[in-house]
This record gives sequence, structure tokens and C-alpha cells, in this order.
Amino acid sequence: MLIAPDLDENGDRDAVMGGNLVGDVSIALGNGDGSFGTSTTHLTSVAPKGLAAGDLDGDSVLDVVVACKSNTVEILFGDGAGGVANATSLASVGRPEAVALADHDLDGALDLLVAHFNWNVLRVWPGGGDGTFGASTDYATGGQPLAHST
Ligand SMILES: [Ca+2]
Ligand SMILES: [Ca+2]
Ligand SMILES: [Ca+2]
Repeated sequence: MLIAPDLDENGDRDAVMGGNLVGDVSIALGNGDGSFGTSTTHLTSVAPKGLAAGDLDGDSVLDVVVACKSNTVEILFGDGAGGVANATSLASVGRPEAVALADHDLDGALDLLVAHFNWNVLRVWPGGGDGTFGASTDYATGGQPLAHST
């Protein structure tokens, strides 16, 4: 999985990649000329699959959400300089695979939508807008959802 948000807000896209075996996320900052600088790596739970970027704590800096097959959803809060800090994690079950950020309940704060492959469930955590999440709600899906878009 690879996404390309502008994490350090310099106007060019950066690469965020999940490392399946070790359980990590690599961030390579774009140089603005099509090349990338040295990547930095952040450990996560094993088998990160889904990635999404959005501002979850209201500081106007993009944060990265990682759905790990080992039943956690991890939030890496961006520091605005291309790094991430103060990671937090939400426990889940049923092999989270795909993640999206959208304001599902239209309260102005991004919510976390996670498709679970083994469980046939879309689990939605309502975002508080300050980096916290409320109690999740589950929605039944078809068999083995791998990805969804908003
Ligand atoms: Ca950038
Ligand atoms: Ca943020
Ligand atoms: Ca919301």
C-alpha cells in the first residue's frame, strides 16, 4: 500500500508506504523535482495494509492512519515537518485491511472507516476532531471487503 500526501506541506507529494513483514511505515519526503530524500521508518503492528492521510487532531497537519492486519488501527500524528509522533492505536478484530477518512456523521470532524476482511464488517469510529475517537459502530458488508472509497 502506498499513499502520497504532502506531509511536510512544502507543496510536493511525499510517499508513505506500509512494510508488510516487519510492521512498519516508511515516509519518503519528496524533493520537489520528482526525486525523494532518505526515508524514515516508524514501527507499527505487524502487517500494515491500509493507509490514509487526513488531519485528525485539528492542528491542520496531515496525520496518517494505518490499518494493520494484526488487528490494530494505528494513528500516526504528523508533526508538520514530514515526521510523525505520538502514535496511538485502536484495537480491532477481524483483520482490518482498508481504511478511509471521511466525515461520516457530518459533524465537521473526520471519522475513521475501516473494512475488516475476515469479519465482513465496516467499522466506523467517530472522530472527536482532537485526535480522539468515540465508540465504534459496525456495519455488515459483503464478503471479505478489501477496499472502499469515499
Ligand atoms: Ca512534501
Ligand atoms: Ca493533525
Ligand atoms: Ca465526523
